Amino acid sequence: MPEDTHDADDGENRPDATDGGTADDSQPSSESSRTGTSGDGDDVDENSKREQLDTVRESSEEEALTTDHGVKIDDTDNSLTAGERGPTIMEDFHFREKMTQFDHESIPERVVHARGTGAHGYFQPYEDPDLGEYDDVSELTKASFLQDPGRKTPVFTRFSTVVGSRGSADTVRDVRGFATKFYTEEGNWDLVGNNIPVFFIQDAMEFPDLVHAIKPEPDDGTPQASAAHDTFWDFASLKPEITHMIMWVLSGRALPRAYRMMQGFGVHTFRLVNDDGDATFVKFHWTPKLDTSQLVWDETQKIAGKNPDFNRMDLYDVIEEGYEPEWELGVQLFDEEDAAEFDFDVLDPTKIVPETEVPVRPIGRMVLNETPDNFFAEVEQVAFHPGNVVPGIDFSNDPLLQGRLFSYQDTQLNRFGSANWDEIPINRPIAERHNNQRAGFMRQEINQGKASYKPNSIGDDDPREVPEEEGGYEHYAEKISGEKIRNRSESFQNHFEQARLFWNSMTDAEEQNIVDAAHFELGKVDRMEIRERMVYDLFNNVDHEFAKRVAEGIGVEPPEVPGDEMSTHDAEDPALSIEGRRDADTIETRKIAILVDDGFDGDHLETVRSTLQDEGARVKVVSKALGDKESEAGDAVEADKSHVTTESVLFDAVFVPGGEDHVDALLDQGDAKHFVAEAFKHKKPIAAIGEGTELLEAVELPDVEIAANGETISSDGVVTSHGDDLEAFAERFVDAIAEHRHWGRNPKDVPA
Ligand code: HDE
Repeated sequence: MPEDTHDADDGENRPDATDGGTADDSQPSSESSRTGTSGDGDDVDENSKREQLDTVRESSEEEALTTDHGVKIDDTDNSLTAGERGPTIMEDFHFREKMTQFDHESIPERVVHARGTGAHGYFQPYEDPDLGEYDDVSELTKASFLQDPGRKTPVFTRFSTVVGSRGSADTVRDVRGFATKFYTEEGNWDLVGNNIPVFFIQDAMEFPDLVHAIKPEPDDGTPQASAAHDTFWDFASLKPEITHMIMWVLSGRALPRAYRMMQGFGVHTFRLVNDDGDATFVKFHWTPKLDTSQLVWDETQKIAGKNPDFNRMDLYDVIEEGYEPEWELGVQLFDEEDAAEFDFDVLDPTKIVPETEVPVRPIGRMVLNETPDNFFAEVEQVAFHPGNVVPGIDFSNDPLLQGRLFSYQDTQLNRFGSANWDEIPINRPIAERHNNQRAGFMRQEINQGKASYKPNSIGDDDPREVPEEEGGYEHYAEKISGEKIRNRSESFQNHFEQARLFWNSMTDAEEQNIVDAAHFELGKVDRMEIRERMVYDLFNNVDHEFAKRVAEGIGVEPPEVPGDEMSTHDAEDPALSIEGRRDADTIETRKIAILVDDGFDGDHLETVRSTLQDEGARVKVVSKALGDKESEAGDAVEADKSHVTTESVLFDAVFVPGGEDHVDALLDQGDAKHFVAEAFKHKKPIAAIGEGTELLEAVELPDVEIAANGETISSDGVVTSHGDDLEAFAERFVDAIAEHRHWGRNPKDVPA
């Protein structure tokens, strides 16, 4: 596998995206990348957005430097001064313009979700969707972009953390935003979701309090990007409805391995509406093709220092290397009668509709295949709004969703300082726009005609309203009656049952991760009464044993009896567990390190490397220094990384080939031993063959069986061999990698 030109580990300078840092033949191909055609060569609708963006793309290659007004500039380094050592002259228009532009070149960061990254791609309905009782999506919705399998609708997706500022680390414990703008021919639809299917609060009115509590504390401005402090847990401990979301946030869901390895959820109940005006409730789900996968806590903290851009660079690099991250869009569908039967309220955003009750029906796929050219113009300036819907998609009365419909428009006014944020290229729909709003800061369009009001006779009453039958948006005619009240519905009160469902659905290792996370998060809370409330008032109502296990680690007296509201519910839903829902048997895009020094066995290296690459993995040779390393047979292999520039936390697995001199050298290198030990601690697959196994023995991996003569064995994700069948050994390693992490290892019993 040839070198990839940029690498997700080290933040090194990367070449321009156009100068060769793109796909090569040995990678899964990205035929559609930048060509605007699909993999099968058809012309596709995704072109429309790309073509629109092309009209504003600028390259400065081999162009004269000019002012913003097009005047060519002969010197951009020296100010105009009065004499060689004299003062700067105001007349220097180039200086004034350059400096003013610079002074104003940032916009307010998002008040939440400030840290993020994004990519372009397309959405395509499935050719042959398995829609059960619905043969055709048109029964459900009139949204035309969901109907025609031949149509690819362009999308731009932005992933984000929530709490941290724009420059904070990627791998913090946090919810991840998963927001997609569908540029449909009937207008933009923004599915502005998260990677966790529930939310902290039930009413938008509480959002400013939640965010004030979780953001850095107002007096000292710390901590950055973290929930582990008193104000957040104070708020949480006084809000029992937060319990379900807290369970998710303490789990591996809040530590995604990659954006392209996490689920996405619309969270709220929405409505699909068909041509007859009939509505069906819907929950939206994104499911990644590569499985949902998580990092482990210790690893996330180290990555935050080694490469704070870990998730951002991962997305950029894999797409540049030719991989096309893909998600399936699925829907859970239910009607008013089904909703009335559930023992929770479908309008309550702290509740899921369990997949055991309503399965997820796949309806299409999203492929991300193009990186942005300009981070500011595309990722920073993209502006989402859950209120952007198209005919066939409508809202429910979820009070959190209803409040969001106000907040997003409002926040864009703050970020852009103008109501014309929707005219910026990345936000602009491909659907035609005509209305009488023609002014405001930074207006781009030049509308023609005298009449900018309605009704008018001067302009022939254009632009015209469009009746529903011709595509005009008509809100679902829901019957509503009620008194004007400030109240929380009784049906929103069941706060612990689904938190318990989540807990019940975890594997033993996932439970332990949640307990460990609670020890960290609450261990950082100074005030005892907050820790006690979390244990007694929240966790003890979820599960008594869980509450006791948390209490033991944070100096709280373990509760003696289960909480009053303790549910007897012991239902499980395997879809809630990352391990429980794993089914993609692939190692595609996983990063594997091969530790090498002079004298390595070339056959070992080449066979394992090519097997991994054939399976789609990204392999790097790591040594004590950059430069060529020589095999036993005298062949050279170039080290991609040195121990100075990389670490085991930036890889998914590690392989140590045989070769006497090479292993003797590794045995003398603390960095090499640390690499293996840390990979083991973080539950990663490890493989060694021949003399390579001596490095594993030197590290004393606990409870691991190492192969004897002639054997090839796999022990808790550690594959070792003293046999002759190199291919079989490599395949065993592939199997171990496909399992992601090996959770059977005792978390406390680690060599590093
Ligand atoms: Fe957001 N949220 N949110 N949110 N949200 C924003 O809009 C808000 C909520 C989500 O990549 C802001 O443009 C309120 C739920 C994502 O640009 C702001 C409430 C869900 C993003 C805002 C919520 C989300 C945002 C900040 C409670 C999952 C990033 C900047 C009623 C379904 C989008 C911006 C991007 C961003 C308000 C709750 C997802 C202030 C008031 C629930 C993915 O408008």
